[in-house]
Amino acid sequence: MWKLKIAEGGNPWLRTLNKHVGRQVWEFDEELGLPEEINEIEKVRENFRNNRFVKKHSADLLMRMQFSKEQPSNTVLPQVKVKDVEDITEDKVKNTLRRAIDFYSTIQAHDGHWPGDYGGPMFLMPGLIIALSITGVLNAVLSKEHKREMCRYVYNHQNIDGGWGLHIEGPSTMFGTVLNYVAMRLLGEEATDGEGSMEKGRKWILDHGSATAITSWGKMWLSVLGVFEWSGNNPLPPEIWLLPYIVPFHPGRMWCHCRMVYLPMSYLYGKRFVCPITPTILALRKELYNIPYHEIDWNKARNECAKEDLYYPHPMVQDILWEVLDKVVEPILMRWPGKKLREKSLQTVMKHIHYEDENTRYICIGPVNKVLNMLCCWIEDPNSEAFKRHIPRIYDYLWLAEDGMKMQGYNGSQAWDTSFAIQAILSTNLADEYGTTLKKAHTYIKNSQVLDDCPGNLEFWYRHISKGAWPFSTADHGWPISDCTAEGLKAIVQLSKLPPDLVGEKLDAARMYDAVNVILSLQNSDGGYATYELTRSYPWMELINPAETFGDIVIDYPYVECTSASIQALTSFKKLYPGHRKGEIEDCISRAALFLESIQLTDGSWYGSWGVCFTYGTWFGIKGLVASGRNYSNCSSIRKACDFLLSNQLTCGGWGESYLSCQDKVYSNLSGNRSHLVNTAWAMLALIEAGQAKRDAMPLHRAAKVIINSQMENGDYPQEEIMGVFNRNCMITYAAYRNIFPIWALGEYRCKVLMLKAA
Ligand code: LAN
Repeated sequence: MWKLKIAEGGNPWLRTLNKHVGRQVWEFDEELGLPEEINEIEKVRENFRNNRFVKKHSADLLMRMQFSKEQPSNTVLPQVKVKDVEDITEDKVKNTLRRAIDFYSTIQAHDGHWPGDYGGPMFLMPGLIIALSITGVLNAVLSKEHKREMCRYVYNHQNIDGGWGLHIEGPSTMFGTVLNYVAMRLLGEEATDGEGSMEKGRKWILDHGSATAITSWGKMWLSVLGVFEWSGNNPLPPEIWLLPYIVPFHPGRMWCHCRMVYLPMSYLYGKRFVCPITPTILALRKELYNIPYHEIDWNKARNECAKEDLYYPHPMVQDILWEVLDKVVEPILMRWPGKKLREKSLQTVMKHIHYEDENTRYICIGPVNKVLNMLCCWIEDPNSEAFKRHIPRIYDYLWLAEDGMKMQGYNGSQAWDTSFAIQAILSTNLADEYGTTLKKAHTYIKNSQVLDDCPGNLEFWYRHISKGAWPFSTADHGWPISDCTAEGLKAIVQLSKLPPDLVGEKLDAARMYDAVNVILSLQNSDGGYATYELTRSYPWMELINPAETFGDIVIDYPYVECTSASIQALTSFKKLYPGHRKGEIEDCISRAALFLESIQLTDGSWYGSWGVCFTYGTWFGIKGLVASGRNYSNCSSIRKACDFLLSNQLTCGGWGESYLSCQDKVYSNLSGNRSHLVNTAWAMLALIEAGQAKRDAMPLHRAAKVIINSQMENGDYPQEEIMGVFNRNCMITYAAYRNIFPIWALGEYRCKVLMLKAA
């Protein structure tokens, strides 16, 4: 049976700053598991498979089953249902909250964080499989159980039309279909698998223009594997790293994710690396195209892209740029003396790859550069220590659920979820009953703060300070993020006001000051906040975004979420330490609040970029403004935002926003106007924050009814549609949201709506 292990190392090549706190690894142990446990797992797998076209999102049941068994809840209070809004009483709400937190406490890990599924994108695992095949370690790294679970996952997420999407809920794309098809073949599936799935996948590819129409990232993967020619790729010259920083398109000015992904890609391109050709590769060359491989017009393929994949079409200037680079610049750099420069830039690129690897303890900033960096280290030297250190960190990205094994979008969402969970539990005013849970969570947050800046001259490595920041996942990952720092600090400040014997010792003031320092340092001149770094270049840089499937990736833009969270953190810190950097903090808050107002849309909403979408953004918008001192009566922005939310409440009392909102930038309901717990909770939280209870509490009662009645027998909440997003177009799972946000919304409802009614 599979078992999730927490905070364990166990490999001599691993390094850690804090005893692997937060590390999540699934391991298979055939000794484990009673027959009835194994049976139960088979049942949930089968259930997923049977409903896979209706419910595309798995419910993270394997982890939940394991943990509920390891630490069963001692109280199971009776389930609560309300028929009508008049039925909602203080007792019933309290009871629902206790049931919810009791359950949620059973799935907390011993190191204090809440493990969970962070899957969703469908283009990540194929990259890993390709890199492992090329480097010859596929069988050493992945056991047959791993491979079985990976194949299960890929089969489970094949669409009815035979293709695979960009993410689990999306329609089929060439990028998703070709990569997953290739991954399955490398995992050992035959082109004719007997069930017809592979044939259907292949038919989808050939019917939609064949693999020449895959997106640029797909072209790159296929090229290293030897099933696509490098001449069919647009240039990614590594020489860009040698340009002076003053150039607006210098990689050091790009969004760190973009910079870190194109870094190893430019190495592979600059080298035109192709792995040794095997019989499977020769077979794939036949399977993926409509015409013989040697007859393909690669120059034409460079700019092809299937319409199903096209979210951000190349602007004309980009195509001209690629043409010049391809026809004029590349030929020079590939021959002496231009080749000298190429060699030098490849060395520079490798230096930056090693710096990133070392300073994330080989986790890397994300799943894409993790795998690419690993491949580059192997190409540089297959026996290198760097390559060996990469291997055990692969498991940090793999997650198992009833739909199979997937590669996650990060090495987890540990710190982020834990900061939210703390705030959710504290909102209920039941802290004295949940001291153990809070104390553990507090420990996790304290243990995962980043304590140092990266080594060396930060400017040289294009890095911002990190000391005092919180990461999204673990301290070993270590990249600092503005809103993760802000949410971490908010949780820390709130806990510091509670008795230490209940929630543990408070964090040293000096370490809170460090966090404040990070937040202050990340404010842009326009008052807004981007994600990891300051905004270092101009929005027109998006013109050179070559990734057809992703929008807004080239620079780190300011976002409503990051700006609002920073305001909230500074406001709550200021109440605790009013004297510390008073002027700077006040100035920062007021500039950030003005920025929030400036990006509000005319209908009163805010467009959220990292959650779906207007409910998420508007929650942050309102919360930020309220924290800055504005309220419903003195601020028309808040009034408008409330009107916006109320106008989208469904007749059932909830809200349900589709991921299509993110792509289309227009509010879209879920199909069938179904409501979604997480959207409902966000909208409720926003309205409560804006003082809706005093004006007309009825919309809040109706929303509360939805949340109360959706609670399941065991205190858990059902997993509904996918709620996370990145780069406008790709969705990502936040498995903990279905627990955190109902608790938070009902908690606020209990203390700020019902109490008011009682008084
Ligand atoms: C994340 C995860 C965390 C997320 C929040 C902190 C929630 C957000 O408020 C700010 C943006 C951030 C840090 C974020 C950015 C984009 C990420 C890193 C991801 C969604 C996780 C995966 C995604 C990354 C870009 C995926 C790899 C794909 C590429 C296009 C490079």
